[in-house]
Amino acid sequence: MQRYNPKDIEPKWQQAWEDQKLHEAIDFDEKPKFVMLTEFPYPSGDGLHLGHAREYTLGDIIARHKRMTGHNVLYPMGFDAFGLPTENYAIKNKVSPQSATDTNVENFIKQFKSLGYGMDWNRCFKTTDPEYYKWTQWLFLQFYKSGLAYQDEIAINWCPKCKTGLANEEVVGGLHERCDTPVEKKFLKQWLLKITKYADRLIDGLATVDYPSRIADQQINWIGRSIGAEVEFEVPNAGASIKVFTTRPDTLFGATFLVLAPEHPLIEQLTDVDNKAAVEDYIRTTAQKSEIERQETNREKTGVHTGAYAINPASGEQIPIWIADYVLVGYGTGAIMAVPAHDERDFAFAQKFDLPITRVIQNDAPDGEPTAHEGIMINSGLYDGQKSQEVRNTIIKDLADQNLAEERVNYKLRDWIFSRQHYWGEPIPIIHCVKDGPVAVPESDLPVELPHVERYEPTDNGESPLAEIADWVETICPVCGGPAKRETDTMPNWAGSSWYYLRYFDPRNNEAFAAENKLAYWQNVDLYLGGMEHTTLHLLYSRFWHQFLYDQGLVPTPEPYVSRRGQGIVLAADGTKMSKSKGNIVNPTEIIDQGYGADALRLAIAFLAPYDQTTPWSPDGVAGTYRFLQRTWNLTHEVVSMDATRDDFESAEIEKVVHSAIAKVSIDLHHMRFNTAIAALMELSNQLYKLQKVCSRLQLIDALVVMMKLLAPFAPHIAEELWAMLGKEGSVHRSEWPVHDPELLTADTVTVVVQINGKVRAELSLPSGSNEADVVELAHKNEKTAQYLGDNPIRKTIYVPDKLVNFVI
Ligand code: ANZ
Repeated sequence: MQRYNPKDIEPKWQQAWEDQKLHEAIDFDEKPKFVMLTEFPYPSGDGLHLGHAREYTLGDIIARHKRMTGHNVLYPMGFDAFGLPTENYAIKNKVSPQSATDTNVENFIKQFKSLGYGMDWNRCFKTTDPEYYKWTQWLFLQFYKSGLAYQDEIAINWCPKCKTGLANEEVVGGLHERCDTPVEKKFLKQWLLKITKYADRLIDGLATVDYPSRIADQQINWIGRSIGAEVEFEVPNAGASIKVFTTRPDTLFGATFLVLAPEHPLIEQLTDVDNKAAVEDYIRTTAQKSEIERQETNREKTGVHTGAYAINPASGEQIPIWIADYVLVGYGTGAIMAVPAHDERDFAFAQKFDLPITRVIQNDAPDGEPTAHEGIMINSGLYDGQKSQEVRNTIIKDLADQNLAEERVNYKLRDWIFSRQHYWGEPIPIIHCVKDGPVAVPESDLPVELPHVERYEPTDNGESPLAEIADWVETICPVCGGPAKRETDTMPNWAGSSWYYLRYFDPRNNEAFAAENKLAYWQNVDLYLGGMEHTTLHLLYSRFWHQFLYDQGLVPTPEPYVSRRGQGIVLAADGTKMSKSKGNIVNPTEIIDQGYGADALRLAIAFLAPYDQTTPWSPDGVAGTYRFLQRTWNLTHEVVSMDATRDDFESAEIEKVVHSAIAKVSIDLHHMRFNTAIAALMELSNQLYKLQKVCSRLQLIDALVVMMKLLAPFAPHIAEELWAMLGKEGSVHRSEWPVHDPELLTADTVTVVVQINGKVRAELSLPSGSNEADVVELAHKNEKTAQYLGDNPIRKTIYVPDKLVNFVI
């Protein structure tokens, strides 16, 4: 018998699939479309790593399964090639970013193909292709023409190592997320995109898509919508007034002092001569502190009294005005009313400086501890005895009548800083004319191509290296024909990825970023699999671009991704992060070359753990999945060469075994439970081995034919090889996904009773040992149950395995 040797079969089938155009998506096909998207990689010099392999393997399993369930699947791949990683790689290796990109992309594609991914390579592009970035620039101009791209001179986050400005989203804990260098503040004229205009839409749109709640919550928290009020405090002696932003106007009577950010513009005017030296000293010390230090919550509070007093508009009392660095200048009004009885930071501050603490809400919390909880108002004049939630609104209305307050919604989200002072990015298609100011490059002149240069290292002066190329910079104004200069800043690497999925729908179009009829057919992404770390960067940015395009009538759907899932990280075997410096990186190509092959590797990756769990790599896993494939290979060979006279003996058992495997694998794939689906396939293989003795050859062949279909999405090469060996024509990947016959599961079927408030309302016939989530879902969707449930929210679900579901409403 021929031995299982992946090297003999994998390259052969990869070539055959390409020849048969198996993975090409067909525009306007009658079958329902399914767009499976995985995040496209940076083509770094290190090639594909195991983290990539997890994402793309899982994407490929879903794409292959969807093809077999009758979908016109688009599973595309491209390269996100602009940006710092490629530029740094090129500088280090003394090559141009263009040629580094080409070499790396070639290597990536080879790796992709060796893993057997069924991607549509006809639609592949790099974000650095001029034919692609022409449209990135065109889209930027749509923002510009709508007033959503604008220039401003602002203090931005600057990475001194990478010598570039950064978006807020790129700064994590005060460090540049790419190189962990502490960021500095720098005043620079910048291009910004007005993402804040979409703050509400970006939150509200989440209700219309299927994202895991932790991803949705992370976006909501990042946008940070807070509904509150601005309240005005008079400062009679200075003839001034101070506005504060508060989310808790109900606590106004408890505001016993005000605190200004050290950068607040009114400080000079308010400071008493006696306190001047101390105040100036405090402002100077704060200026030396980094953002990280200032934002640490558990730090000892510091501050200084201005010497001035304001009037609490509710109680009429005089309260002191302090300065402290825990109040940030960039949020709200840069001033707060401090309510030490109900806010922890204010409490710590009041204790340190011996300021009065007045409790205004009575609840379960003991006296002498700050409590933010709701309760009944006390020490609040007319409002005493009312509920704090209710007073929150009424007090603002009452103060608004005297022009002392107004409702206000604030966001943490800031406009997106869109300029980078780097070479390797899309040139921003703007021309600065002495006479006409900034002018859009005419569409017919797009793309503004990145010129080839000798030196592309970033500079220290805050200008991109493009500024040094005089004959590129000097140009004429498209409006007046007079002398003008090109914008020399480039776009951030997040630009090209903000719309790339749309280009896969029509990748070679030269007249539009994508044709309307192709957009109408493919619509949007059905499932987007990617890393959790992109939630408030790429995922948020691309939703913003898409919503804007929708408003412009350029795309047919309001959201880009119908559903999103995040795969977990693969750690090194010892549970630490894989890193080059530790030398613990696992290279997928090496595993294939060691003789395990792509199929065993794909299975090991999917079998590792539930897909969304961060998990250590198990080096023994591939040996295990390889053995499983080898057993399946041997079994098939044995069955095919069996004596045909055996065909008189039969066993009814085999059908049950096969159909329960169909049921299990199908349900597991539906819920992306790849690891348990593989366990079911292993179990099936074991059962068939045992049944060999009691079944006919034909029965075994039929069973193996079904098994190959079930195995095909996971281990596509061996499934294809054995499919042919079993005498089947065509490709297993073009065959139909099997459907289980519930009758055949009868021996193992149990009746689960569905109750509502303890009364029996329906019965379900299900395979025994069904998963709780599936049973509850089925019970909930059941027609009879639905009738009784109506719109009532379910307060509690009681579940007894294989017996009962009881909904309490
Ligand atoms: C009085 C108060 C009483 C507050 C209370 C909270 C609890 P979010 O939800 O993040 O919007 N605040 C306002 N501007 C600030 C600034 N520039 N720097 C630091 N803190 C600031 O938080 C809004 C709350 O944070 C506001 O409501 C204000 O404190 C504080 F029991 O006002 B609050």
